[in-house]
Amino acid sequence: MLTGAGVSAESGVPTFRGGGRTAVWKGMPFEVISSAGMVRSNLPEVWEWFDYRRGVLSTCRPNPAHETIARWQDRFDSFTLATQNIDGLHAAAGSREVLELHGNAWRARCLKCGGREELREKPSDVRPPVCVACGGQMRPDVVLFGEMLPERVWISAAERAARCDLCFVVGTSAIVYPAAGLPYAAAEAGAFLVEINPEPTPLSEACDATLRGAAGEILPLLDEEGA
Ligand code: BV8
Ligand code: ZN
Repeated sequence: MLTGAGVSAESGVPTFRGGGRTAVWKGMPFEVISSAGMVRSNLPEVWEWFDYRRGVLSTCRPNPAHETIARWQDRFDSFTLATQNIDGLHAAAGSREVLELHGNAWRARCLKCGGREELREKPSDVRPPVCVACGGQMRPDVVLFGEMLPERVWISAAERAARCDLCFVVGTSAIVYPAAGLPYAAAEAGAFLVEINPEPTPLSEACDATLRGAAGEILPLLDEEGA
């Protein structure tokens, strides 16, 4: 299963490309503020943006889509969840070993030594935060535009896509690569491809089934069907 921002929409997490409009922060499209270049040119601004987003996330709880997905990990002989989301809501719903392709907004990473720290346990008054191990500056531990995905996470996701026989793609606009390539890899390996999304996406035509609607409504319905 590959998920995107749409799976958290019903929890109150804003999507990035909702209603055909791209999210903007202080006049900057999020592909500019959430970019590798911005970490180099204005790290404090990047922190302000992520502090704001974590403030929104702190009020959000998992919805029936996250809960159904968490149940499915024990329902199949083998089940892999890869998400583009950085909100931690899959884990909060009980999903284990989530492949977080784009990192996690609740973690910081040291620019100097690569050490990671939980932001929930770190004072929020120092920006950028200072690494406890080496004193270096820290950045949000998320994958920004123009950055590579975490290697081991990506390799696991690509390997599992290549030997998957049923692939659900839920709540993603399927335009951000390389994550958007995973369903095509699964299809190439012979997987049955199911998309759950209220809107069509560039992936829709390649799907064997498209279920048009909200993830928080459709996933629990599928759960009942198969019960
Ligand atoms: C890389 C974390 C190599 C940070 C994010 C031109 C062509 C092809 C590729 C590129 C190109 N130019 C640049 C690229 C590469 C670029 C890319 O793909 N760009 C796209 C936009 C063209 N990719 C990268 O840069 C990646 N790295 O390629 O590395 C490299 C390295 C160095 C130099 C060169 C190359 C890294 C990408 C990671 C970006 N990080 N997030 C942050 O959050 O600030 S991206 C961001 O988009 C999100 O975080 C999310 O992870 C990702 C995908 O978004 P979606 O989850 O799909 O969300 P979206 O809002 O788009 O859609 C929501 C969907 O939900 C909609 O379809 C909607 O209908 C649906 N929905 C709504 N409500 C519901 C619902 N569905 C179900 N139920 C509902 N209730
Ligand atoms: Zn450090």
